[in-house]
Amino acid sequence: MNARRHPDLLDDGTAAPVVAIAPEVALLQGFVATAPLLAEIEAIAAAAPFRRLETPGGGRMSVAMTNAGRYGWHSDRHGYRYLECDPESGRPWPAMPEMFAALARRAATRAGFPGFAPDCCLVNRYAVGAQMGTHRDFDELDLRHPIVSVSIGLPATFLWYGATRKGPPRRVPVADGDVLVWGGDARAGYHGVRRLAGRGEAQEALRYNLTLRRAR
Ligand code: MD6
Ligand code: FE
Repeated sequence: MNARRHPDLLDDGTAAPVVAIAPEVALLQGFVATAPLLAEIEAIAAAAPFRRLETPGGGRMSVAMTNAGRYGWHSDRHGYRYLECDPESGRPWPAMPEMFAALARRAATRAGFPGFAPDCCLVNRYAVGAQMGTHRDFDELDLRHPIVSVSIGLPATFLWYGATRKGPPRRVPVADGDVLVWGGDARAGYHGVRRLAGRGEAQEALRYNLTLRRAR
């Protein structure tokens, strides 16, 4: 049976293959059925629409973002930070769907990080041509908590650089339903996402990524 083509048969993820990308970086292939996650993303975006944020340097990100949970990640000319309210509306971010929190806990446990309780879900939306430059996730209070990252929709290539941004990265294909987990000494590793390939004629030619963190 091809797990990748039948993620619904693996909905508890127990049969999903675990691929070691680097020490304390695990790829859980076909770990989750994504249709219910997409429905939750639509509800989040109805309350807090996707937007392309400004960077401190004055540019604009190609990836569109929104958030759910107690904290939301934000960027503008003043820098990167977590906010309790959506600056577009002044209202709190939409609540973290229970399904997201449960998925994050289950994936983190599978990867060797039990007890993970995220308080932020950053939702990234990539149209064809969008990319995520090399960075590390460093704005959280306690880097002992892992990060759980869920890929939905179009496949992409995740780039893992590790402790320094020098040298060629490890290229990691990530497909719909794959979950990447990292923590421990890898938590501050450099990474990015290659420019999304594809022919962007259809509205569904998108990749979403849920990045579940503990911000505070
Ligand atoms: C993405 N992900 O996959 C972007 N960061 O669209 C990230 O930047 C990321 O996947 C920290 C941990 C996991 C991630
Ligand atoms: Fe990141």
